Amino acid sequence: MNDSLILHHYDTSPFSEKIRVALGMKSAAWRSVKIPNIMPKPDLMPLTGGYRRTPVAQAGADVFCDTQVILAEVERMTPEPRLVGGLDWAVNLWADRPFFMATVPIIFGSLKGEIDPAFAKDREQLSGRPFDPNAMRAAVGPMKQQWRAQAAWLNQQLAADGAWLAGERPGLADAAAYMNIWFLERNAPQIAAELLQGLDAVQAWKRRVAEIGHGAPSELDSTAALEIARTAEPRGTDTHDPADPLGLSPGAAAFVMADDYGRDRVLGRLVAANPERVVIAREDPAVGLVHVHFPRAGYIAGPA
Ligand SMILES: N[C@@H](CCC(=O)N[C@@H](CS)C(=O)NCC(=O)O)C(=O)O
Repeated sequence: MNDSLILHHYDTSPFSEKIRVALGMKSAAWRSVKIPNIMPKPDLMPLTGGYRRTPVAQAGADVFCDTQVILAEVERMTPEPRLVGGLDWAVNLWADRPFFMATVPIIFGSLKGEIDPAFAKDREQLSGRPFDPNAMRAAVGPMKQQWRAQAAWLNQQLAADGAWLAGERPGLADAAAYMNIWFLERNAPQIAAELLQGLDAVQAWKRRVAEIGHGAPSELDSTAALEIARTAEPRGTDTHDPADPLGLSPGAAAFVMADDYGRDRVLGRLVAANPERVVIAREDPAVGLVHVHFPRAGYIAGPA
């Protein structure tokens, strides 16, 4: 139990739902730390060194930023049942980017009433663009077309080939695609119903995914999570690939940042870079030495 994964998340976060569902597929026990949905996040920053997106996962003094590397870690910690095969990582990136980028404007463009100004200001800082309700309203129509086209891909596969998107068991592709349907349904149920009309295989599948549940979470206080990091040593088991195009050796000063939004630079010393992840070491008085893991696809790393 003490080495179970700690997930820093909040209930309404779709990327967190992807991880919660993946943990459900593993029937995993995990620890749940609730974090704010806007900055400041004072008990998260000591762990990540500035990465602010949701969710973040933690195992002792190892910190995992972005669902891509969190999922790789979930698969490593609990290998059975296997969730990842074939082109699942590519499907995951599609669900995170084009499918998610169609979902978000539909939701925010169709919300009735005032959006909390603090939330709007935070999302401006996150995206680097004005949070413009008029522009979002104008995007709803075109984005609905994009959304339904992509949902129909899921329907085609499910109608042709069975219960799950990739193989005979639920896996990463299901969790990744589902997050967008879950997010739209929670926030714009009428639009979700309209856009899923006639996509019967998706309708049945999303109920099957929901039934999987979230595994066995237990609540953990954010200060207890910091203490767990402080009293643990980073595991240091990730291998460095000398052929990595980053071209830095372990020990070199490095930065890592997302290439889309939430582009805060995290600084540290390179521990390992390989096709799956880049790991940097950093220190903070609240947690001591931690290793912070990021995916490669969708992230930029370089010399600091
Ligand atoms: N590529 C990231 C995207 C994560 C993301 O966009 N998360 C949203 C919430 S679901 C976020 O960070 N929102 C701002 C916040 O929570 O502060 C991942 O896969 O983890």
